[in-house]
Amino acid sequence: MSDKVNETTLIILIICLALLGLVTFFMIFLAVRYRRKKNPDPEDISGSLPLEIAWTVIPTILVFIMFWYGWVNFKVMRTVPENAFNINVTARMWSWSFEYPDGFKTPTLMVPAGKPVNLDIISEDVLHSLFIPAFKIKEDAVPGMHTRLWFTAPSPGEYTIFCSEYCGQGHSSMLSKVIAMTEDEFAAWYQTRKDEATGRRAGEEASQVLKKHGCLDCHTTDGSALTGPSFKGIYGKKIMVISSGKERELTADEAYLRKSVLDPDSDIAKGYPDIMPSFKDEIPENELKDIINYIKELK
Ligand SMILES: [Cu+2]
Repeated sequence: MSDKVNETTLIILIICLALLGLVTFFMIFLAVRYRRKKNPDPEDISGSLPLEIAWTVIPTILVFIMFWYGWVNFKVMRTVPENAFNINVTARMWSWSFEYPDGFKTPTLMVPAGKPVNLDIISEDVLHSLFIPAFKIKEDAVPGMHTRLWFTAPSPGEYTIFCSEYCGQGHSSMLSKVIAMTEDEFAAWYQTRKDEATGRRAGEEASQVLKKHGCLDCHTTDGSALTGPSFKGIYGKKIMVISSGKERELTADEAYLRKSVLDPDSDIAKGYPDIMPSFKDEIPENELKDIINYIKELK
């Protein structure tokens, strides 16, 4: 697909450069040729039909050439192949989540190389935009609307995903990756990841789990406040929260930590914005336990 984008861009660029050259050439040529020294008296020039036809018809043809390439290749980009592998994408402040046909989710986009992949994109909060520069494709994530994007990863490898719509404080950390595998590798991964859903990946630290789900974009582990309160020292502390508009005090015990992840709207830490999305369908139970144990240790 990126070759289609390249082709269109190149043709438009060539036409624009040719026009720029032509206009600049005549500008300089005519300025020199009809300079005042040689032509002290201005001359009255009446219209020229052949010239007028030429400068109407030629630009029209050029514009239609640009339109034609844009149209044909845009159609390719908007027409999802029937055999495309479907993945649902959720954008939120400030992370991406990719859901496969059987409901399994990952924070990085795993795809088979050489096979078309269709992304069905939604946003949980504000405008985001899924941008994969390597494939030259981009599509907005709009709350309340499904948008789509398809691509074929040309070869196995890693490709960066950006959010290209300014979406608040953590915008710049809304990074992810496309991990393209060979079809066999992908099929094997698709089989085994079921185990990953129920058991933490071997050797994965709780801090990596936090990073994976984007927690550390808003919370620190060193006591400093970001968009949300720091994890450090919060366990067991008496804190002020806003519960359905009313201020109250509670102890940040295990139940509170758990609720803050699964249902963050119910008790909002005082002084912080009410913007955290629920991670109910995002963080599996075993990982949640690890996260809570990890926070308990952060004294
Ligand atoms: Cu964003």
